[in-house]
Amino acid sequence: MKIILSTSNPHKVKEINEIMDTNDVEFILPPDGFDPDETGTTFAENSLIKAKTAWELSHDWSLADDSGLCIDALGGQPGIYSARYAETPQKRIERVLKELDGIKNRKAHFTCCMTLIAPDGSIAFACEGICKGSIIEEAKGTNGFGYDPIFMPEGYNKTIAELPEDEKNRISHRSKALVKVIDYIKTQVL
Ligand code: ITT
Repeated sequence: MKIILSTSNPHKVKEINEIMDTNDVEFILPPDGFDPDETGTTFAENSLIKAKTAWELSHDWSLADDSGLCIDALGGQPGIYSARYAETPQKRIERVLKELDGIKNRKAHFTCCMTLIAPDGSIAFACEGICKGSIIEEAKGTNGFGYDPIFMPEGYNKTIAELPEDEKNRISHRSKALVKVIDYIKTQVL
C-alpha cells in the first residue's frame, strides 16, 4: 500500500524510510500544494493538521509526524516551536545553548506525534514516541539533523549527531512512534 508522508522535511522522509521494515508499505511525498498551517497548540494537534492537509489533497492514506525538542529547564520549550525557534538550524542550536547557559538541569526529550488518516478521512491511528536525554554544552557531530548535535540520549556519552544513523533509528522518538504505526498497519490494515 502507498501512504503519503505529510511532511516537507527530507530528513524525516529519509529516516522513516530507513526505519521501515516491510516492503508492503511505500511512503510517497505529498501532492503539490501541501503547505499546512501549523496552528495547533500541541504536537498531536499539529500532526493531525498536517495529516488532514495531505488527505484533503489526495483522499488517500496520509501519515504525519509532528516532533520537537522539549527542555525541562525551559518549561518544555522549544517544543512545538522547534522548527521556528530561530532562522537556521545553527541559530536554533545557539539559542538553546545560550538559554541554558549556567543552568545545571540539562534534562530534555524529543517527542514525535504521528497521525494516520484513512482514505475515508477518519483518524485511523495516532501515537507518540519519546526519546529522553540531556543537552550538552557545545554542539558535536554531523549526522542527523536539527538539534541532534546538542542532544545526548540517556545511556550514551555521545550526541545523536555522533551516532551512526542506524543507531539513531533504533532509539529515536520517530522510530518509537513509527514502530507503533507499522504494527497497526500490519495487524489492522494489510
Ligand atoms: P514538517 O512540518 O514539514 O514535517 P518540520 O521540520 O517543520 O517539517 P516539525 O514542525 O515537526 O517539522 O518540527 C520539527 C523540528 O523539531 C525539526 O525541524 C527539528 O528542529 C526538531 N526535530 C524533530 N525531530 C528531530 C530529530 O530527530 N533530531 C533533531 N531535531 C529534531
